[in-house]
Amino acid sequence: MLRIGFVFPSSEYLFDPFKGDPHTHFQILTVLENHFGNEVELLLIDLRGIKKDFAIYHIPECDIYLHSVYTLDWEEQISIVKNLRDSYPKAKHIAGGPHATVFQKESLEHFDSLIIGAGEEKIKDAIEDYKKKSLKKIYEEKSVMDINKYPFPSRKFLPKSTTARKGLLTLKHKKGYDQMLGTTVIFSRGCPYDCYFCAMPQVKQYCPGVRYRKPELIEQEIEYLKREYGLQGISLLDEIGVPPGHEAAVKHLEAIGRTGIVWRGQCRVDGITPETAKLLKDTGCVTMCLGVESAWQQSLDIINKKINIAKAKETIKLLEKNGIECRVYMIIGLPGEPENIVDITWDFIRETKPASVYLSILTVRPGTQLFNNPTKFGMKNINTDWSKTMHMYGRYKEEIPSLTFEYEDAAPWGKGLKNEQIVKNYLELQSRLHKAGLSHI
Ligand code: B12
Repeated sequence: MLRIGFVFPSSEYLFDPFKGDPHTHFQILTVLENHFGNEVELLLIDLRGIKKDFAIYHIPECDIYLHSVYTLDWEEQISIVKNLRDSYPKAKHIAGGPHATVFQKESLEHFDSLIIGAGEEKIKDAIEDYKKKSLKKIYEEKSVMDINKYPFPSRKFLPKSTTARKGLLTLKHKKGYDQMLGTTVIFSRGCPYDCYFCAMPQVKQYCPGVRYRKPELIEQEIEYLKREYGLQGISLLDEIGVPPGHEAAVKHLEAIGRTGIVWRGQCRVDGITPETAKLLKDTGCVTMCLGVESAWQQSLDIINKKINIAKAKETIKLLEKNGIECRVYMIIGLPGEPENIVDITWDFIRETKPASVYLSILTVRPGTQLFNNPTKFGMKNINTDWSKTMHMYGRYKEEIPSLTFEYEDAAPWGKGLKNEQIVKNYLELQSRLHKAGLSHI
């Protein structure tokens, strides 16, 4: 029997690697199980929390290893491949994911084969070719796949304890939610926007637009999670948690609502109307996270966010008015920021009163417009040591973040801020958030 292992890396840079779930892995393994049945043995090799040096002892021998390559995991993933080649030289390594899509040539120096674009059909082709000893270097999915053609991803590849866990639904103003058993889910693919700091646009040329699972499939998946795992809550990882367009939004939200589950999600600030805010509440939504990014309009315009500050303020207030806790995602260090960005941001937060603020410092990742055209954004000296592009303020008390780029003194919008100033701004805001009890939960 053919043994296929999908490896999930240690994610040791994350504060809690078990906050998320390996959705790509569940999806691909479920597709393979449905297609190949008893012909294959399928493993999800979960290395989360395991020290990199000892990872090799946790990986059983397989005929084929699968890897979904993320930029921050790149070094670890290629080192795993190297070690596995020493131990099991006959095994083949097939990779997909954002980093492999952007750096195809470099990836092929380490992996035998790449899946570019949606993987559901191409992985079946690759396994068939492997059986015929004719594995190709690249499998590229050019057509837009229909996510409703496939069954919902099965969780049976990991122990129950990793799926059903506490702490995902915690609320600031209401007790008891931290004790609810929850998991993360994803009901959509893609994003129709083109924000210049986001890695998706280059990847999504293979899967344009945003597509959602049908309401009845969403309902089935939630019922399965409740039945098999005793789940009381879910955290939606979809980037646009509320489908654009009123009719689609209503059908989607009502399907979630029919299951009686408690949930949290994330959305753009222009994705919520007074009607949808009410519907969110009625269908069990307790927290909505909004990608506000900046309180400075010029920065939002430069990064092509296509939202305005007035709308951001309106949506935060609307959610809180409907009894939905609002978490705001913001970034410090964006192009176009003025010297007094700390006060501007603080005024925004004080006026809108979100339940919490998740503040990041800007990182430049491959596949983004910032990375491809730094001069257009007044940027220089972009560091491609990807291991430096992870900041998790609060992970270590004494962590002082650093930036992996610099702004030109004379940037297109005026004076570019110095790195020391940006870090100082970031730390000052984090300190104010902390004192005001607004740091993320
Ligand atoms: C859900 C999600 C997560 C989940 C699950 C991730 C996972 N590995 O399964 C969690 C919460 C764990 C997560 C964590 C992180 N994420 Co994330 N995440 C996403 C998100 C929103 C959806 C990905 C997803 O699961 N989609 C559903 C699955 C089924 O589809 P898919 O992943 O696109 O995979 C399909 C194809 O791409 C292909 N495919 C991909 N890989 C492979 C591999 C093989 C072998 C095959 C056959 C096919 C294949 O087949 C799949 C089916 O069609 C994306 C943005 C997006 N919209 O894609 C960001 C995204 C992938 N994440 C990103 C980042 C940066 C992170 C973190 C580093 C965040 C952080 N700072 O903490 C961590 C990394 C942790 C880790 N080690 O994985 C970046 C990646 C950028 C990059 N260059 O690497 C993205 C693109 C967001 C962004 N806009 O910048 N993430």
